This record gives sequence, structure tokens and C-alpha cells, in this order.
Amino acid sequence: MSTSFLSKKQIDEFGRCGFLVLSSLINDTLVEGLLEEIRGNLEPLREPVEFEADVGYPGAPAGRESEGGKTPRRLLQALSRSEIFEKILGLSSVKGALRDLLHTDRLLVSRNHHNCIMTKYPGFSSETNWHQDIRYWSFERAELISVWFSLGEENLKNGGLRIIPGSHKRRLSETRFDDRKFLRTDLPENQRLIDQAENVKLSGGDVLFFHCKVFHAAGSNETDSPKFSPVFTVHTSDNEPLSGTRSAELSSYSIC
Ligand SMILES: O=C(O)CCC(=O)C(=O)O
Repeated sequence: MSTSFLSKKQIDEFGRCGFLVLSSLINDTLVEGLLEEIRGNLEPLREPVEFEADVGYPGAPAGRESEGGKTPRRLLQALSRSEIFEKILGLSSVKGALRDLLHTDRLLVSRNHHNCIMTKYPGFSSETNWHQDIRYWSFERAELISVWFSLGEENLKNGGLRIIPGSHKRRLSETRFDDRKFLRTDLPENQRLIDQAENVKLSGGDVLFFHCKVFHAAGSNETDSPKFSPVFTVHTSDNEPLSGTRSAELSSYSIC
């Protein structure tokens, strides 16, 4: 394996907290290029798209025909939209960080999970409750990393992520989840866990790496500007999706 990109301190931080923010990994030109590409996919709207009405999250419009129901929430299949997404995943800094966190050069991006641009519009954005990304994924081992590219300020006000540090190491009983595998907020023991959450503040060009088992959530966008965040899920070639599951539907994309 090639030499280390991250410091030992950063690798330890990821191990302890389950997430790591690397600042200014994407330069301004690339951020602008990504924003231009995303706007071009929104106007006119290019399918496949998941709308606010489809997610059924708190605050989402009841149906596609309801007011705001057709507000885009995720532009799906990002890798099929433009080579610019391959470009950011292939940056030596991004690959270097992933190599250090997953301890191998053989890195694959799932086309079945994330592989999207999260869009959060003022007015009609819903909240995402506390969850682990792995909840609907089926791989040999729960050792995947989500890579979140920030293209502008992300904070509590515009629906930025909140993460519970160290929660990827917790083993919680099934009774602590609702039937969609979100943490039940009516339980005091869950509330105590949620009280430990940190707001993740990001700026344009920052990249957030987070473990597939770390609990995270996000609110609605209360500002006047939409927020766009390309997100991808990375696994290693010795951690295959289980055949016959949704995780195995489309073959992964190699960023070796
Ligand atoms: O931006 C958000 O609302 C969070 C999205 C998220 O955590 C997810 O889709 O897994």
C-alpha cells in the first residue's frame, strides 16, 4: 500500500469518533464546476430524482401533488450524470484518506447507495431522523465509509449534518429503533445518546468521511438558499455486497 496521507492523529480521530472532516480538499474551481453541473441537472430536472414527497420524513409534503411535493431531495445516480463526480472521487487526497481509513488500495464506490446529490431547498425540506447508513445495506462486513462533499457553508441553519461521536461503536437493541430503523426519540436512553451530538460545520471544498454505523441526523433548510451535497459510499474489494440484495444490484465503481 502507498504511503500515508492522513496523520496518525486523524486516523485515530476517525476510529474514536466515527467521522473526520478534511478542510479545503476540493479547490474553488472544482467546487464551481460541481455547482454548475448540479444546477444543470436541476434546470431542467434530469431523472432519476427522489422528491421530498417520496422520503416520508418529518415535514415532507404528503404526496407529489401536494404543495412542494415535487421539490427535489436527491439527484440519484450521480456517477452516471457527469465525469466530474469520478474526478472528485479520484482525487489523490480523497483516495489517500480513504486508503488510510479502510487500510487498502482496493476502493470501490457503490452505485446502489448514496451515489447522489443531496439537495435541500428552503421552504420544503424535511428532517432526517437519527439513523445509521448501514441500516438498509447488505455487505459482508459493516465497514463502509460515506464521503460527503460540501459545496458551500453547511450548518444547523441550512440542514447540515449532526453526528453522535463514537456512536459507531454502540450496540443498541432492536427495541430502540422504530420500524424504519430510526432511533426512537421517545426513549430517555436514546435522548441521552442524542444529547451527545455535535453539529458538523462545513465550508465549500470540505469533505466529511463518516463510518456507516455512526448515528447522524439533519434538520430542514431554514435559509433562503438551497444546499447541494454530493455523497458516495465506499467499500473495499474484500467486502462485497451480499448477492441477491439491493446492495448488489449495480456493480461498484473502482477508484483504485
Ligand atoms: O441531509 C440530510 O438530511 C441527511 C441525509 C442522510 O443522512 C442520508 O440520506 O443518509
